[in-house]
Amino acid sequence: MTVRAQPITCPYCFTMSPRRSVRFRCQGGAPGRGSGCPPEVDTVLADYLGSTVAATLPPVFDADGRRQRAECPACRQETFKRVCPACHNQLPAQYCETPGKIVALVGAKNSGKSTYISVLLHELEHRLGSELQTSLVACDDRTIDRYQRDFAKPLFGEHRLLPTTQSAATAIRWPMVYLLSRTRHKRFRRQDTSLTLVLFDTAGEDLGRRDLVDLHLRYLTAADAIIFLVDPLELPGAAADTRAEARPADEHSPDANPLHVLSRVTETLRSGHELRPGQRLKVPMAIALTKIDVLQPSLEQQSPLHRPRPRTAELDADDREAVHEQVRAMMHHWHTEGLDNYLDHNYAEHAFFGLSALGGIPEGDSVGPGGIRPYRVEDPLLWLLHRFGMLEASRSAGAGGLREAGRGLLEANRRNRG
Ligand SMILES: Nc1nc2c(ncn2[C@@H]2O[C@H](COP(=O)(O)OP(=O)(O)OP(=O)(O)O)[C@@H](O)[C@H]2O)c(=O)[nH]1
Ligand SMILES: [Mg+2]
Ligand SMILES: [Zn+2]
Ligand SMILES: [Zn+2]
Repeated sequence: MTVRAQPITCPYCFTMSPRRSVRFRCQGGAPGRGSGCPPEVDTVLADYLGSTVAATLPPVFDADGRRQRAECPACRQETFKRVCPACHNQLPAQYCETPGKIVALVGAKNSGKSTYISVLLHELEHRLGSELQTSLVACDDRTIDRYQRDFAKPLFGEHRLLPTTQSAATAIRWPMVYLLSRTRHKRFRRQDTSLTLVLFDTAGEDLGRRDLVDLHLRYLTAADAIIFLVDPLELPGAAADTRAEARPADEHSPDANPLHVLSRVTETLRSGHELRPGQRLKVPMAIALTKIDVLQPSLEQQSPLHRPRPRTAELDADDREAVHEQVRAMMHHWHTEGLDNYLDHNYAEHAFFGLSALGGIPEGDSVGPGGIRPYRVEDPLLWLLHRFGMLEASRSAGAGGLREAGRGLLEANRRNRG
């Protein structure tokens, strides 16, 4: 099916619409461009923005949304601005031309979502781009502004930890929209693939708010993949394996409980996809333990979570299995194997990851003295790119031993408990 025949999901309000019903916004008047339609209050956009000031723009009109341009019926000027029929936000041109994949990033409060997004985007832009031959381009100005102001400047510029993400009830949560392109050279052929990546940084506690259920329902239901972040410090059984200085001083709040949040997400997805009991969700689910740095001292020396990901520009299937088994073994060891069963029961496909965005324990409000040393942050994305057909998988000789190590650990845990 060509892109134009597929419905389009708005990356701002997550409403799905047929492409032909995408609308256009008049370019308006400007020096050298003649007199276009004057700005007026767009009540649909004002509703989304919660303000009429930013929503005072030239009018929106109907035309064939499968095309890249249309003529304004009122002023006869040509316009390239396409807007979502439901919320009237402008749809980035690249977003309309390439198949989009919405990756939903969720997790309980304080699980490390904002830090993870910042570091992942930074890595994609700097280190991973050259290895994977990908390029990452922000699709709209808001994404560029937000990345710079809210993520890159404090974290990479000033080495300060990020503030708690504000609830969507008090601030609009702009999703970050990126175009990820990949060029592959196969013998004498050059092959370009691209996808748009929509990342929506939720405030952990919002997932439990009744007034915001609608937005999250649309967001989660529209997702082509989910990355669910779990803070191991919030798993009761894991406490003994974590570095004491990393443990939270205050009481665990219910908003921070990963198992509660996972069940809320799952229930939301099940109702959004109208699943019957016994049916499993088809959306690939990546479950990643964040802050793995706090656990590394307790892991055996040969654990795959002490090794860097093999940099082969492909998905290393042996390494992938080794990490999955390692995390699964840890869950069993912590008596959270119920989580694995729950995932098996509800998702057709899930995979475990272990990563650290910062690479070390922060000190006060700052990144630790070693600086930001990302560890395996790209792993979930590589798995998803492989699932989306954008990245090959290979078996690395020698990593078989790693897989055995993971299994060995699992066996040892079974024996210990049995
Ligand atoms: N040790 C360690 N701590 C981390 C890491 N990433 C984040 N943290 C800690 O976790 C805290 C929360 O991280 P955030 O990224 O703000 O978490 P969040 O999920 O966005 O939180 P909310 O916006 O409040 O829902 C940070 O302030 C750090 O103290 C990591 O890689 N290692
Ligand atoms: Mg946050
Ligand atoms: Zn006009
Ligand atoms: Zn919309």
